[in-house]
Amino acid sequence: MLHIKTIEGQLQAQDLKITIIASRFNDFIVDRLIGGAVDYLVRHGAAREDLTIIRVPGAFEMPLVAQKVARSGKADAIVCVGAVIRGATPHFDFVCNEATKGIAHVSMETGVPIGFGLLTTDTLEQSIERAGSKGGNKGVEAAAAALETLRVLQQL
Ligand code: INI
Repeated sequence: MLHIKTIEGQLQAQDLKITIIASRFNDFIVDRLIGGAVDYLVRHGAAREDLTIIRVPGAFEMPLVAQKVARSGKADAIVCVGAVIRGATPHFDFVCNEATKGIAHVSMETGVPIGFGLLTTDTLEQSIERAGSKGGNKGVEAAAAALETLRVLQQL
């Protein structure tokens, strides 16, 4: 908009330390999300040696690990990637809710931006679609969101 001060994040990842927290559960999907996130960050200037990947058992464990990383001051931004697939169990709702709430809480509490790349789908096919096929790649989206948010925060 003309004449209105606008703050936007530049998508430059040079000199940033970024930690990707990834679940082992459904790892053949999650590996695609990690690949998407890494590829995005490197193409936007991140050095591979400034990226760290931490594997956790499942989505439920992500918030606690994200909290420790965020509090350590060792990451400018965090990207969480995982896949929770409904199947026939109510476990799905508990895992999704706790992971989602927990990740949001950690980001708010610490001020460290966290890209939310957790797929929550009814079927395996829907997860595959969002892990590098016709529905895009949620790992790329989460990395982009973390980077953009960090660059906005740095200007406020
Ligand atoms: N964890 C996931 O990341 N994805 C899933 O689909 C999933 N399902 O379906 O159960 C899942 N469960 C494990 C959970 O995140 C914890 O690791 C486990 O309960 C141990 O605390």
